[in-house]
Amino acid sequence: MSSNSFGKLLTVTTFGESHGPAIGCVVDGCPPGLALAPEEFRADLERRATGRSRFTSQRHEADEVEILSGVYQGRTTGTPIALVIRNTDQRSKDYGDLLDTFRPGHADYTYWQKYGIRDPRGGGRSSARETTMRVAAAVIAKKWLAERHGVRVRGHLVQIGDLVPRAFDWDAVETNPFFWPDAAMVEELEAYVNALRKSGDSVGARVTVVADGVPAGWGEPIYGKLDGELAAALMSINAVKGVEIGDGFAAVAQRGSAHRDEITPQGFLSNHAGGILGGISTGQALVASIALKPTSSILVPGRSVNLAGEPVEVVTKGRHDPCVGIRATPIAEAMVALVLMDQALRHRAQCGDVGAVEPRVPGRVE
Ligand code: EPS
Repeated sequence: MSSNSFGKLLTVTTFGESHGPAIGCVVDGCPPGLALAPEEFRADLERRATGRSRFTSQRHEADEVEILSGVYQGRTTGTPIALVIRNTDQRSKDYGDLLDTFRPGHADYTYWQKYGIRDPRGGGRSSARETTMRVAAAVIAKKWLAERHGVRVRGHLVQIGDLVPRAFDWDAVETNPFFWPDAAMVEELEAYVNALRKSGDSVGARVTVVADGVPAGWGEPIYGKLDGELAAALMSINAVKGVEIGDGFAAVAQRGSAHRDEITPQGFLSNHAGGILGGISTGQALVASIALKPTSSILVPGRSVNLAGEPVEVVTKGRHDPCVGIRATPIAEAMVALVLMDQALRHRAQCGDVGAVEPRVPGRVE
């Protein structure tokens, strides 16, 4: 009921608070025999972590994963995989002035209304710190999907504030701290985010995730649709206010004759659907995008109320991201990978005996 877990055959439960002693997760349902070592978590956790560039929060966490269970002699055993990361750089005094204040745009007021008690240090459970464990859990899912099915899940930014890429190159994405596919714009982005930070304000962003190699047939209609579960998983990421699958809201202005992805024996002629029809993967690239709101923790003073219901002015000190969307790419990839692995296992459970069904239409014809 309390919804700190998700998934059906691959379940992920996360626990921990931003300024507590540790954060962790339990991944249950991973098939036995997958090679898994603590070092394998490092790359994706570094991509998401704070303090790795001048353009994100300057909190410095090592984010070293300890595997507590579920792995024996370097291989998963089929039992629950428990992972833990110690918090080492909490600075709870930054929150001293905010203990009895509901920061505007944060979950402070809603957690208080729901539970009647909250851990206000660093946002407690509602902090983006929690997303660390989603990324850790998804290291397992990404590896299993790649080895078992040849699926690759990768993402990039497509908008920061009003800036959009003028060119697209997957190879550029991992060469700059913005996950930006247009290397020629990186200096412009640096200047933009520096100016934003100086002004004490923040800005939103848009991230796109693409999963290649997903075979046709994953997804469970009616209530376990692949797009429905992706939307829920992506919407559960902190600061996400919108999710699109394929063309998403742009479909409103399209004609059916343009939107439907026509099929030829050589392949689909387009991919407006984002690789999902009827809640089931088509075999085309799966494409999902998210909109992230501007960080609510900003230096620009804002109005709110305190525990006594009195008006107060709030200025959020501390080490915050001028654009939380910058670090969201690995988190969005993680949620897509976890949903895909869960759906793959569910497909195998019910339909594993169906085998190859003809005809198999190849992906998009370029
Ligand atoms: C966050 C506020 C900042 C970020 C944190 C997310 O934490 P603090 O106030 O303790 O410096 O650094 O992000 C992380 C620590 C992380 O690992 O992502 C928030 O309010 O969500």
